[in-house]
Amino acid sequence: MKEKYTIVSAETSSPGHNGLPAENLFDGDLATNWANKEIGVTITHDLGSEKKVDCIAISWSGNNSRKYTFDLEVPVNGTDFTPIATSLESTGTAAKNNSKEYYAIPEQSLRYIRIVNKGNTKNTFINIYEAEIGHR
Ligand SMILES: [Ca+2]
Repeated sequence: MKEKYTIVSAETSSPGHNGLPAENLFDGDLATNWANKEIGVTITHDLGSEKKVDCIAISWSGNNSRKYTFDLEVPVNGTDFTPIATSLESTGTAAKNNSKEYYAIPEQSLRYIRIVNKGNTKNTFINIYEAEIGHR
C-alpha cells in the first residue's frame, strides 16, 4: 500500500489466548501474534484521527494452510458498528505462515476499523501476526 497509517491502539472484546497482548497486532513484528478462539470476537483498531482508508492488510498465522473468514466494520455513531465487508476470506495458500494479504474496501474516512472473527477452515481461532491499515 502507498500509505500505511500508524495504529495507535487495538481494543479486543475478549483477552488474547494465553495472555497474548493486543499490541502484538501492530508492533511491526511478524513473530508476535494475537489469537482468540471465540467466534464473534472483535479487534478494533484506532488510527488516532480520521484517515482516508481503502485497504487493510493482515498477516495471518497459518495462512499457508488454512482459510480465515472475517467481517470488517466501522462505527456509525459513538457505540454501534456496521459492516462494510462481510465474510472476507484469506487465501489459505499464501507462500509462508505469516505472509501478508491485502483486502480492498470502499474508500472512506475513518478512525476506527473493526475485525470480526468468523473462524478458519481448521478451528474457531482468529490468529494474526500483524495488521496494517492504509491507502493503495
Ligand atoms: Ca506482531
